[in-house]
Amino acid sequence: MRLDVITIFPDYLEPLRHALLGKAIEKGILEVAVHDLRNWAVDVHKSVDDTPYGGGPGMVMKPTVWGPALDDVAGGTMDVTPLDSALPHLNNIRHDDRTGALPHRYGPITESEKPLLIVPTPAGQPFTQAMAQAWSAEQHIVFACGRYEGIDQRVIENAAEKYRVEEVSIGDYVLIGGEVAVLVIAEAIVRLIPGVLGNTRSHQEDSFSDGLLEGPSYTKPQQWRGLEVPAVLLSGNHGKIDRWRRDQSLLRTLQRRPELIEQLRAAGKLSELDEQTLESQ
Ligand code: 6GU
Repeated sequence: MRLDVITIFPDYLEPLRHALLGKAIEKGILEVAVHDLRNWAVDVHKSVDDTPYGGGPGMVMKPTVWGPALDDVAGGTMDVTPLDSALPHLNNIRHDDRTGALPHRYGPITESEKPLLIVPTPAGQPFTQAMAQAWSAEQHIVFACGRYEGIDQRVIENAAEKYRVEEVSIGDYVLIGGEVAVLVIAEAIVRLIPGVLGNTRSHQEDSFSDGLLEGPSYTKPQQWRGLEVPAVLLSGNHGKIDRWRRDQSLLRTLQRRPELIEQLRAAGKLSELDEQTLESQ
């Protein structure tokens, strides 16, 4: 997968190269490039925003800067710089070199290979695990980070004619800009790419994958500060352990996210045993 990020704060995206995502880069599973939006500013002050039509507070990001930036990064009219690696000695080695495939430009080739353009905004659709799952199969994702009061809407309208555009929010609160949201969304997507996480079971059992929150986990020692690990987990009875874990998930979800229980019930995904556990509360 290739990820491109356009932002006025490129340093803010540095964590993309660290930890889990850095490992994916080293393995050749992921390529990341971060682009400074000001590279596409044309005036001497490198301005990227202007006052809103209709009045009001704040500034709106200029279509005359965003348009060319997206043409280059998402439309593939820009020469793609050597791919960044988390490991200095791997710099300039692309995974397609290592596998012997012919080097090729990343970007749209056919209609079905149009990049996915993700625009983080508090006014977007809520980002979900299901979106992360679907987008983990994408070849090329471009993130457009807006700041201030957002990007001139015509940029989104115009991009929608050329790419698949998704305006998404990471929650019901307001951030200063989309950068942190990109870190969140990118991490949620990349960890689901096969080969990125060591253990694929660990995402089949994630919170939300079955519509429930994950229950509590325990490790050694068996006793710690006077607190015991629940006895059932030491029983060796895997049928009982699975039922206990399901019950813990159900009860935690009922308490913290009751609307998720309602959704499962409406979808017919709660068994008689599940309902008994929920009624016990
Ligand atoms: Cl995606 N962007 C910004 N600026 N604020 C947010 C958000 C995104 N999601 C929640 N708040």
